[in-house]
Amino acid sequence: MYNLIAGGLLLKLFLLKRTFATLFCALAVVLLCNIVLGQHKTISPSALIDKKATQETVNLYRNLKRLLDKGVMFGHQDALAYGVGWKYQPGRSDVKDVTGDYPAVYGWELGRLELDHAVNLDSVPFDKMKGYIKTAYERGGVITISWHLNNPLTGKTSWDPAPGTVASIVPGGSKHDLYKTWLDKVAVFMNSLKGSKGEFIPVIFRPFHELNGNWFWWGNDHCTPEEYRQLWHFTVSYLRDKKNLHHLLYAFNTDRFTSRQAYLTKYPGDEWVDVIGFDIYQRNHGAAANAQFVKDAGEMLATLETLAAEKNKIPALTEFGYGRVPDSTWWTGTLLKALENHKVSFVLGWRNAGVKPAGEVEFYVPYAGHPSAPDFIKFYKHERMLFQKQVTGEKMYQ
Ligand code: BMA
Repeated sequence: MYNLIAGGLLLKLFLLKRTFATLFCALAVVLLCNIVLGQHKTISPSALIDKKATQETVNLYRNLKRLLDKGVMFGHQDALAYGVGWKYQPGRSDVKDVTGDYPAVYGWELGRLELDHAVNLDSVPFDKMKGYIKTAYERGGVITISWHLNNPLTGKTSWDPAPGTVASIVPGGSKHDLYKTWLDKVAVFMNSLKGSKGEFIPVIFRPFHELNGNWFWWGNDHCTPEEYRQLWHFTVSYLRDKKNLHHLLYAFNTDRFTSRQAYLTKYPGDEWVDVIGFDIYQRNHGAAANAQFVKDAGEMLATLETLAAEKNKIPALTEFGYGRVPDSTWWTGTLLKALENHKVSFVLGWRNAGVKPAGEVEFYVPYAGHPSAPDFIKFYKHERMLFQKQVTGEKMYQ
């Protein structure tokens, strides 16, 4: 009898344990599924390199990722400041003159801020720039900022590739303290960018771009991979951890490159970069040159896309252009073909400087009346291309 009762109890216990084990397993499966599936919906702040990023910055990052499935945002450098034949006319933009809509991404440039100048190296007053950035943010646009900073060793421009410049500004270098004062000024500028509720305006910051070319002092032959990485790491740490800027996403971008290995030669590391990109310009003319551009850009975009997926980064064509667009169907006939089959967050057309002080004419996006304007309208209407009106609806900061 005792044995029978004990046996029955044991059996009950066994069954109970089994039920718990089954319940536990089911719970684990549900939790796991939530985590895996949830990753598509929510990006945890830890995906950004700044663990203290502001809510708007985290939201921007998440939405940039989400939009990769929808299309490519079109951007334009200095879009609101000037165009071909005009300067500082409120509300104007060459892209808008042609399409009736603004670009979705707005590029700005800080060169000469480090020297306390009131205007940047392209004569854009920093005060006006702040206003344009706020306007673009309020209508839901995305802001990216480059920095053609002077050479801190020689006092000349970015295009003075004096040997040892990078080495001179990393910790321990003779110009390190000077470089810190320059970063302090960048921090003041970034901190001045606020929306109407007092929130910081998120910025995709892309310093030390085109690093594999030889024209800038931080370029290919002018520093070692180690020095470039040191510069990058110091810059990010200083702005993020010392100056407490938490509204920046950091973009690493090369010029044209030939392979995955080449792209990564000076890559600062996954912990130091949010956006990966490259700059590309078409310089030759004719059908063969167009085909070459489609091939080159397509190959580089494919590599970038793979890297971005592996590294959980945002891929972007951080600058592009075909100077003066001397082909009336370049937009749909060439650029669109290069972009068509790739996931790329945005493409930034370089500035429409118009007639420059030395008489040279520079522009990369059509203005009203330009021969490629009708084709640009077709490009604008393509379902994969996203401009301001569409992106406003995407609520990038929410
Ligand atoms: C270059 C040209 C220059 C300009 C520089 C920095 O590509 O557009 O005129 O000063 O970018 O914006």
